[in-house]
Amino acid sequence: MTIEKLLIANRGEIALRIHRAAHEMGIKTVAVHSTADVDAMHVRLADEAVCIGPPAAKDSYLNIPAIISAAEISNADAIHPGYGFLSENARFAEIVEEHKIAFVGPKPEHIRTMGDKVQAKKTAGALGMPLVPGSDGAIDDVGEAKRIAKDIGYPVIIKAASGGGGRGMKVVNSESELESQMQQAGTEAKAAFGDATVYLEKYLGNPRHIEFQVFGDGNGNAIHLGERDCSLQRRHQKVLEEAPSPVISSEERMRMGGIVSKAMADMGYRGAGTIEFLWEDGQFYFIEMNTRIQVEHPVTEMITGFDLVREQIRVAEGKGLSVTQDVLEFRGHAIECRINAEDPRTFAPSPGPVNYYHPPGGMHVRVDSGLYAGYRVPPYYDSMIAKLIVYGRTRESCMMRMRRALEEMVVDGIKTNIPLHQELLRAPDVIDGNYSIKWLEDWLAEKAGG
Ligand code: MV4
Repeated sequence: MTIEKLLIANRGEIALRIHRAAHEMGIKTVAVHSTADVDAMHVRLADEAVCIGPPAAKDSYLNIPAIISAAEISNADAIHPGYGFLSENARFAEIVEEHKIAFVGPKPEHIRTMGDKVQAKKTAGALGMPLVPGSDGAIDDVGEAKRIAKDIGYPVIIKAASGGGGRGMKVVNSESELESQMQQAGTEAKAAFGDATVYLEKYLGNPRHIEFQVFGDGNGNAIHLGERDCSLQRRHQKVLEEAPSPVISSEERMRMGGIVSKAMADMGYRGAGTIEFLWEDGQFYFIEMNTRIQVEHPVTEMITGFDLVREQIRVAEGKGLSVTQDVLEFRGHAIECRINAEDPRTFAPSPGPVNYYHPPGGMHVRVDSGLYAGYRVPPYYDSMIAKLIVYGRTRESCMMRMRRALEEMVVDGIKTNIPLHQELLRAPDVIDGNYSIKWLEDWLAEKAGG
C-alpha cells in the first residue's frame, strides 16, 4: 500500500521529526494535539490539525477513541505513535489495524511480548542473545529464589515483569533480605502495574548501558545499525548519548550486530527496535527490548546516514528494507545532548515563555526541536525541549563541535540544562569515555556535596 496521509499521535520534537520525514516522502500529515499544544510548531506545519482533548495526557495523547476518531474524520491511512504515550501499547496497535489504518510500528504481538519483561527475556534467550544470569522466568516461591540467588551469588536484583525503565526494582545484598524484598517488590509491582509478577537476576554493580538499533521488514529480513552508549543517565532519564560506544570495537559491533539482526529476522520483527544491554567486563547482557523509535535515534542516523523514521514509514507501507547490511557503514562519531527546560542544578522543571531563541548551526550540527521565540513551554509534559546532535570524524572533534554548538545556543526566558551539558563536556571522565550507569549521579552528588 501507499500512505497518503499520516496521523502523528504525539507532540514535541518527535512529532516534528515525523512530520518532516512524511513531507519529504510526499505524505500529508495530520497533527492531533491537546488544548495546551495549539501553538506547537508541528501543529502549525501539519496539513491538518485536530484538537483531541484537554492538557492532561490521559485525556488527549492517551485518548484512543479521540485519536481513532481524528484519523477517521481526516481520512488518515496510517498512524505514527512516536515514543512514549501509546507507542508501546499493543492494544492500541491492534485497534488501529482493526480500523484498517496502518500502524507505523511493530506487530502488536511483538509489542506485547517485549512489554512483558519475563517473556522478553525468554524470547531473547531462545533467539540466542546473552542474558543476565537469574531465574528462568517469573518467580514466586521464596525457597526457589533463595536457591537461585545462592547459586548465582549475591547481590541479586528483583524486577517487575510489567516494569521496565527502572521502575519496581529491588537490590538484595544477602539471603536474610530476600524474602521481605521479594514480597515488597511484588506488592509494589501490583500497585504500580496491576501485576505482581517478579523475576530475579544477578545484580551487575557497575555496568554501561549499551543498546543496539535494529530494523526488520516483518517478513524475515532484518538489519542492525550499530550501538549507542546511553550510560549517562539521572533517575533513569538519559542526559547525553553517543554512537559508537567508546568501549566497543568494530569486531564486537559486527559480532553483536549479527546476533541481534539474526534474532529480529527469526522472529519476523517489523519496524524499528532497540535491544538494551548492560555491558560489564567486556560482556553483553540483554535486559529489555524497546519496540519504538527512541529519543536518541539521531546519533545512529548521523553515523550511518540512514533515515530511521523514513524507513519506519516505508516498512509500514509493506515495502522491504531500503538497504542491506553490507552497504551500511559506521563512520565517525555523534553525540546528542538532551536540552531540558529545567534548573541545571536542582532539576526543577522550568516551563514558561521563550523570549528569545537562537539555535546553533554550522557543519554537522542538527537541532531537533519545535522551539521558537514567543513559544510557551507548557507545564504538563516532559521537560525535553530540544535535542542537539552533532557529528565529527572522530570522538574528539565531535566533542569540540558540541562545545562550540552549546556556546552558540541561546534559550531565553526559561532555565535550561545547557550549563550542565557544558560542564559535562569538560569532565575528564566524559572526555575519556570512562563512565558507567552510576557515573552521572555520583558526579552530581560530588558537585553538590563539596
Ligand atoms: C539492572 C542493573 C543491574 N543489574 N539489572 C534499570 C532500568 C532497566 N532498564 C534496567 N535497569 C537496571 N537493571 C541488573 N541485573 C542496573 C540497572 C540500572 C540502570 C540500567 C541502565 C541505565 C541506568 C541504570 C541506572 C540504575 C540501574
